Amino acid sequence: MNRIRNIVILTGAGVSAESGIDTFRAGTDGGPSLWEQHRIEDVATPEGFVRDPDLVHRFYDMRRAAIQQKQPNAAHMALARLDAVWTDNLLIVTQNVDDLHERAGARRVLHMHGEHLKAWCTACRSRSAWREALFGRPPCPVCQSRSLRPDVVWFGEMPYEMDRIHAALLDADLFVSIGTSGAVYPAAGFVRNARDLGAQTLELNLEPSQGSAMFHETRLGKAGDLVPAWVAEILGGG
Ligand code: BV8
Repeated sequence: MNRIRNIVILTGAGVSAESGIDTFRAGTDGGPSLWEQHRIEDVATPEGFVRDPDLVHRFYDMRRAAIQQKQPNAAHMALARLDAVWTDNLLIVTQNVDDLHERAGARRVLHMHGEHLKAWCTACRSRSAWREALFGRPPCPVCQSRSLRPDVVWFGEMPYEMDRIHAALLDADLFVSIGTSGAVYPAAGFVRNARDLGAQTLELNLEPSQGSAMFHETRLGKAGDLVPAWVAEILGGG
């Protein structure tokens, strides 16, 4: 196998589960999952926001407040270590809207589904760093209008920076998927794109995902165990 140079890493809710953040399909420590507590149509679509903005703001205000109490885990730390020392191309494409990759020290991170800690003004289109609630319709820091929404990609909306993601997949020698069920597109299609472009493909997940058959190799277990071991291996220590 020729030397691995360019790496694309896709992460999902499973990489933040050990930090105590609910995943979408299974709550932390057996509690109800996000999608069991709320209907996608109501809280994660532009139509739902028009229908009941209060419900949507409460949903994201709750999650925005929750992630600020959580800490990065061993998987986030290991990926930040790899990012710091890997001299060739590396891109962490995350579906997660939390900031735990960055708080662990990772820099080459792309949030394809947006970020909790940003607000998007639908009047002046500006984006602002945001830690507080939006329920009270606070004014936009740029245009003062009261039309801020969570800066997340809802179902039916185009994910962010798709061209940058495709450019990275084009160059990738290795595509690694961590903690994702492979249920949501276009993210769930990246393994096929990477494989068709000749990359090695590796999955690190608690259970087989919907796309497991597409991967050259699947390792089952907790990200907090699998990711540090894989990083040690790729840095030649393993
Ligand atoms: C779009 C932000 C047009 C908001 C999110 C093709 C076929 C079918 C449907 C579609 C299709 N193309 C488009 C669609 C429609 C739709 C879609 O995919 N629907 C699904 C439900 C069928 N997609 C869209 O609408 C997308 N937009 O398509 O625009 C377009 C067209 C062409 C090209 C481009 C675009 C937009 C989708 C984005 C929606 N926003 N999030 C918010 O967070 O509230 S999606 C959200 O749900 C997450 O970001 C993530 O993407 C997804 C949840 O998935 P996971 O992260 O994988 O989490 P999950 O709980 O499912 O799984 C966790 C996994 O971790 C499990 O496997 C578990 O075993 C594992 N795990 C758990 N603990 C651990 C662990 N692993 C390791 N260690 C542990 N400790």
